Amino acid sequence: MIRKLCSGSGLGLGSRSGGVRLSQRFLLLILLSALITVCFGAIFFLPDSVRLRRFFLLPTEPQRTDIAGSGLVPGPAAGSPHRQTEAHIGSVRRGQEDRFGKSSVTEQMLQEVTEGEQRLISASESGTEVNRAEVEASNSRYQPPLEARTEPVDQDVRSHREKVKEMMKFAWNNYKQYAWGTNELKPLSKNGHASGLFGGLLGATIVDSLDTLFIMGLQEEFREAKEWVENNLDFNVNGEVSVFEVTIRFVGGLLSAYYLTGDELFKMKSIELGEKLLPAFNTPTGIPWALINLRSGVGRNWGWASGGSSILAEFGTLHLEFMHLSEVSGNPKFAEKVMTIRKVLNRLEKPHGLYPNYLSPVTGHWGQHHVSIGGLGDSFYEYLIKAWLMSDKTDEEAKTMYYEALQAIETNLVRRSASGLTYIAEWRGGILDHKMGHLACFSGGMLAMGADDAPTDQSKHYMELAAEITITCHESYRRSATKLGPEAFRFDGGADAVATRMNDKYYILRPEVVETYMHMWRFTHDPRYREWGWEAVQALEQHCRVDAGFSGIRDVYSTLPHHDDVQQSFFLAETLKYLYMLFSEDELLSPEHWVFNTEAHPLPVIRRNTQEQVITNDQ
Ligand code: DMJ
Repeated sequence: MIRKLCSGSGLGLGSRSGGVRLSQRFLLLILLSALITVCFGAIFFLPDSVRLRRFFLLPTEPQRTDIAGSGLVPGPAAGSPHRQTEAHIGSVRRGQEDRFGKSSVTEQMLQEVTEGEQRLISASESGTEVNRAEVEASNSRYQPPLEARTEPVDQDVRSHREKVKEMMKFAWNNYKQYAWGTNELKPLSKNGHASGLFGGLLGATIVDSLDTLFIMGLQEEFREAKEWVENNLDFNVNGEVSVFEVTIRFVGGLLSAYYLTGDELFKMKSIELGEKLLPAFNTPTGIPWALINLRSGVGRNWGWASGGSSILAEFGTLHLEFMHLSEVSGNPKFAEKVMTIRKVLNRLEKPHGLYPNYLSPVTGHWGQHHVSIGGLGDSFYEYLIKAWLMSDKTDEEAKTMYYEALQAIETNLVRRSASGLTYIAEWRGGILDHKMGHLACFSGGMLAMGADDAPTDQSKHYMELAAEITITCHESYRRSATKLGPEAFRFDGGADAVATRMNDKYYILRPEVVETYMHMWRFTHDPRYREWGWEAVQALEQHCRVDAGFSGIRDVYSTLPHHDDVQQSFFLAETLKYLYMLFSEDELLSPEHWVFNTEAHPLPVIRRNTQEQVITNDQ
């Protein structure tokens, strides 16, 4: 533009120069030089001069701005290519701040961002194409915020956190010594435990523990785990796996490890496994089978499930992981699968607004009308509110479904015991079963998490309900001899938050109660939640710690040792991670930036403009 303007004036001057006097010529010359000065001034001295300089002096080669997979926010597609580069650079920084919080951007991380940016600028200025891989590699070296590893200020809290870390080391070392490469440790038999959930898949404890090790700063242990994943984690197995369990533990564990470390190995592995799970969705409705043979791709449902149904808590708990699989792979097919599930559920008529736990993947009709916020239903509700949060509060459909479901649950299932304890009963075709499972205790944390965005005037109410549920779950622990809670506790026949049947009395190192303590602590800073968490640590130490690891117990009402001889992988993935977080500063994996999958694997919030990118790919 400037050249055109200047040369245009020059031509005009030349054509008329013969007919003008010397003084006029002189005047024109002065005018011309003034114009040139203004032109150059515009280029070099105006505030936006860098952009202008690029615009005029650089070739307009298109640049790829998305950095999907690095977990950072891609730059906007609109505008000139160089504007995209600018936007990208800005978004690298914003993404970095978004992921870890402004205050947590350390000098070292900033240095790394700057190196990445610098490379983009030089590539742009030299007119060469940006080496995307190189930039990604630079971006992916980000570490979680160092604040996450700073010691809590309070001495007691610090020592509690240290204790939890020591428990993790103990659980890990024993697994390593006696059960390395198998799914779980049998801490009394001192060998490996083969769970039926994973078919021939191996290493559940290793994959489930990756992020906990990393977060706790157990670097050597993390390195061993990573090495095993690299050399031994094999998905080409001829065995039937639970689609749900493999998704939440393996896919979730790998995705978290990727997002925390930026290590491509974990990303590739998660995508590879995601691909292997896809045949499970080949049903007439798109509601996946519960089980899939990873080699043959043949799926089926559990024999015990009503009318060949799939289970709500299983097919309804894939959303977060599959959305992230699309995010890291850039391939929308994973997201499409879970959006189909959403569509089917949305279309269905719900009895009293409730979601039964059984749904046929063939007919698309509900099976038995059993409704529960505990086993078989639990994490479906959890994933609705988390889908809303993980989508940067854009998934309005999930939000609506969550609050509508919650309202139906409150009306039909939430009750108060004679002594005033609030509980969430189960519903069998309209008849209430006045029991609450340990699994249902996650709901205290879920209610707190969803309170902020609740429809009109409900926020305070949901926080109160969350606190009441937490008290009830704590009571189920407090009323036992071991101070650990039973698998299910009742509120009928004179029972009040205690198990009355022998096969409800066991505790298998489950996390839900301490998970809720952790969330409640973070939302309220009421010290009792840390106190209750510490009670749980002491009880675990006293009743579950054995020579070679931690074991579940068969009767929480008896202090005589009766161990079940299994160190569940979720003890390392969830129970110990949530306890560690309970005694950490709030900055560690803050809810503003991270959402936990149902196995406590942190996944980052997908920022709005990143989602646009995925939608673009979809079209
Ligand atoms: C975990 O695998 C997950 O939390 C799941 O949602 C429910 N069961 C266990 C822990 O109890």
